[in-house]
Amino acid sequence: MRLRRIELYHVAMRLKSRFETSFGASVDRHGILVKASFDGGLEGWGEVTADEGPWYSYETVGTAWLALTEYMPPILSKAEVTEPRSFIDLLNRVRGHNMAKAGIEEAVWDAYAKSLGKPLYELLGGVRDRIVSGVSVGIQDSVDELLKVIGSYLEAGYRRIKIKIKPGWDLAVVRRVRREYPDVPLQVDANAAYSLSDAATFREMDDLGLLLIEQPLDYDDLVDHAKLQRELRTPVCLDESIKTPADARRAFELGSCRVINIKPGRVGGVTNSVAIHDFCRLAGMPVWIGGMLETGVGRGVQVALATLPNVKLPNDISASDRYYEEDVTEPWVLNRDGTISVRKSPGIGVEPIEERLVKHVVKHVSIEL
Ligand code: OSB
Ligand code: MG
Repeated sequence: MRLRRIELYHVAMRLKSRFETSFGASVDRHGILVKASFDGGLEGWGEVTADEGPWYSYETVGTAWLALTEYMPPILSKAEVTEPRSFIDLLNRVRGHNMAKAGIEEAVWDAYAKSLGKPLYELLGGVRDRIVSGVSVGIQDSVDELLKVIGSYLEAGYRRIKIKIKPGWDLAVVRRVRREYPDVPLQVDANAAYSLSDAATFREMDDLGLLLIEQPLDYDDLVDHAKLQRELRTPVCLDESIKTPADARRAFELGSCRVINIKPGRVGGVTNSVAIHDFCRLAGMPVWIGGMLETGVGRGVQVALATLPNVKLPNDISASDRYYEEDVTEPWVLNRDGTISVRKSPGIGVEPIEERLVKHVVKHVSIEL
């Protein structure tokens, strides 16, 4: 397979409801959809999950656009892809910029799977054909509002609730939710809003029967997380701190966490996600697949990864209608048992529908390689 052209679509998708975390609130989800075209008409799609500003990570739509238009084309020029597993090695001449890399790497995996006529999850060695769907609930204006929102997601069938926390919206809020829903699988995500001096808050959360506490401390820290994890029975789960397979190994060796949230965008795509999954499997550390409010394209990659055997916890992979009035692909839907079914068609199983895509495109470029 010889790579001939990449096309970038900067999209802005209006979210059904404002999504607020400790680092800010989003009304529109920005991102870049990447289309890779090969000799013979073969095409694949991927998604860059960078947002408009450098709040979750340093990458933005702007930095990814620059990396993908200026620095990657010379590297990719007429690249011969025989096996997508080694494609990331080519891209790694660029340091960092994992979300930009993931966009093109996912597109290569999608095209490769299509060339074999196989669904991506099958190529990766997936062991299930439906994945457990959880929902990540943003910070709300009041606890009553939060309880109402959670109630409606449970009604819809979601099997696990994640509550975003920040200083001032934490212990009391989680206690209220726990009192209202004593048996619901529940976890919290701080998006790096605390420091070790807040350890007492987490010691108190230790009694609330949470599945895990996600990224409580600084976004690239491993050492303080290890200190906190030693004080808690509840597993610490790292998100922002794990950007590479090497980070996963370091976190395991230091005891920084007992669970890892794998986001394909954050770690540079499919191959690195599988590498982290495989390392954690050998280390005896469960993983789950996280999300960045992806469109149907990125969600196709998440679903495929969530079929891997060491994905032992519910995922931040919700149905299309949790995020958007209309997705850019055929929608991913929630089954009545709170799962999402894989698609058995080749590749990631979906692709943008032209009439839908054009409604959300802010900027488009086509680069001949
Ligand atoms: O920290 O997991 C996070 C969304 C944007 C940025 C960071 C995070 C999130 C989520 C949403 O929690 C998960 C989803 O896609 O449903
Ligand atoms: Mg997170």
